[in-house]
Amino acid sequence: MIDPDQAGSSTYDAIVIGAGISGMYFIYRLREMGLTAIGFEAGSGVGGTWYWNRYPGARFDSESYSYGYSFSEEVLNEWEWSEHFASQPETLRYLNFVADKFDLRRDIRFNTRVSKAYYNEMDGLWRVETETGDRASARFLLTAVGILSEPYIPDFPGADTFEGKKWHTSTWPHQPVDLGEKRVGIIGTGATAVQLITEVAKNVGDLTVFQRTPNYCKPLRNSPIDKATQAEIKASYAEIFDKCRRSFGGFIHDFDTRSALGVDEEERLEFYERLWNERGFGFWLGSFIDILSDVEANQTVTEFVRKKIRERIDDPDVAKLLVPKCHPFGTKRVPLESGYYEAYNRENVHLVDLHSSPIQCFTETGIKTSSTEYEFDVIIYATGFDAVTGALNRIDIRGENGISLKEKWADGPRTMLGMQTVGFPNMFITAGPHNASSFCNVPRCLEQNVEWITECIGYMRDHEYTHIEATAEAEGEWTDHVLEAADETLFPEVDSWFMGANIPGKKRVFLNYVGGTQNFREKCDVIAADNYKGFTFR
Ligand code: NA7
Repeated sequence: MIDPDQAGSSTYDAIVIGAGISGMYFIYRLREMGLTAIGFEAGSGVGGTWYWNRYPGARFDSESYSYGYSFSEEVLNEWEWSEHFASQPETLRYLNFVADKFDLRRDIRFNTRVSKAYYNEMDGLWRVETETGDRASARFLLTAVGILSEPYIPDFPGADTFEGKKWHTSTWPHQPVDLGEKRVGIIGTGATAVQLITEVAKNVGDLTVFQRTPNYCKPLRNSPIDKATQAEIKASYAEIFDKCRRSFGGFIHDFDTRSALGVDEEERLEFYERLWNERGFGFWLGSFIDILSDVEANQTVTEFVRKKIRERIDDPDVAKLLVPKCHPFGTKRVPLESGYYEAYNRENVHLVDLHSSPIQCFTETGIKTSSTEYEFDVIIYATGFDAVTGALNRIDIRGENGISLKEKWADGPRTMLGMQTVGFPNMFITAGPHNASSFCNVPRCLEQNVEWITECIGYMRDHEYTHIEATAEAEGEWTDHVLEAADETLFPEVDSWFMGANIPGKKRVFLNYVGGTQNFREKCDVIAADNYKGFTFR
């Protein structure tokens, strides 16, 4: 390991990019190991996703008690979640509580966005530069930049001419925003918009939603956690996390091993009805095992949800627009909602179908579609993210011989376990492509990522290795495995951020890992136990 005194004050064992859930945990683990680390964070505080996404209605879709860090008994004992699905302000308070508890901020530089990271073969160190002119070097480059952290704003003609206010949901202003008397336009109807629209509709002058593709939304069924339940949760954290560890998606829900077609209709509908009435994602990730892989099995659940949606909307024409027709249930991220459909029953909420009348341009006063001109005080982009690879590509990352990560991945990512890529020695990626964390109750997988990576660094220290790199063969095998696992499902048939298909010009290829988080963990463990088979050390 590098002696910082010998190599200069800005040289560390590790540089961590990002101070969200994985970045914070990296800082904690590296410090515990006696290593030096510096974190660079673009925001002015910790929290990552929960720091940036301050829009009204932002909250967990994971059960709160399955979402927090599991590594510290003290944190588990001291923190109390107030609701089954905590809101963004509460989650940000939680992450600040963890940062305070372990005094993490002293190793993080805030308001500091990394612009460049390049590997120097001469000394085997990574050098990092920030937009604010900081420089640092380290043996290990640990990226913790998030899955959904690079906002996507479509290039609408005339956007700059609009004289009102406009922003993306992930850069919601830090000061309170009063929309009570305002005419507001929201573009997008993904998981973010579903939460936002429900809240904004309650207190807005007039709201117009521009929808391209409707989604299948499932009721969240949130409620406060009462005292008795709180005590039960605290007493059963070990079981909760064990359940998550053994499940497909890192949730407390897991698939039923029966086929949807293996039971009669009455039993199937009863099962769907029960899951529908339960909290959270059980209806999606606790359903029959084949709803995401077999078209016929999927049709049974798709029809069930369509009926549920229709029932809640007063105007049949609006209902027609809000019921998805073109993709099977569950093949895009399922938004969880708390009154979303009823928002459209309000007189001051209007839905515009962009398929029949696409947006032509922004004007000084609003938005012009092919059929109508709308006037707004505020326009909100709920248009999603350049997911999984976007935040990495924003940084000019260069490995051996100056090879650029963005260029290497132009035809789709190639990785080993989603945590390393050939040509970029000593660089580890959390929440990257091909990593279980991209289709997971995220912190469950991020903890696994951080623990696996730091244990690998510990292994290198014990063996006096200074250089680790995945082999081309292992990278090829893992990449093939990721794509084969996706091909066994219906996901690749649908355009979504899972496929990179939401970004014009982005290679359409599956970015996540849907082989199951429990399988991912097992594969990582087997590789580590086999002296990190698939990696070379020097
Ligand atoms: P999503 O799920 O990518 O949704 C983005 C929404 O924006 C979606 O409805 C898009 O319609 C719409 N969109 C994107 N570009 C355009 C243009 N050019 N015109 C009109 N509408 C557009 O992002 P979210 O932020 O909601 O959710 C991301 C993740 O965050 C989510 O999966 C959770 O994990 C949390 P489209 O469907 O592409 O037709």
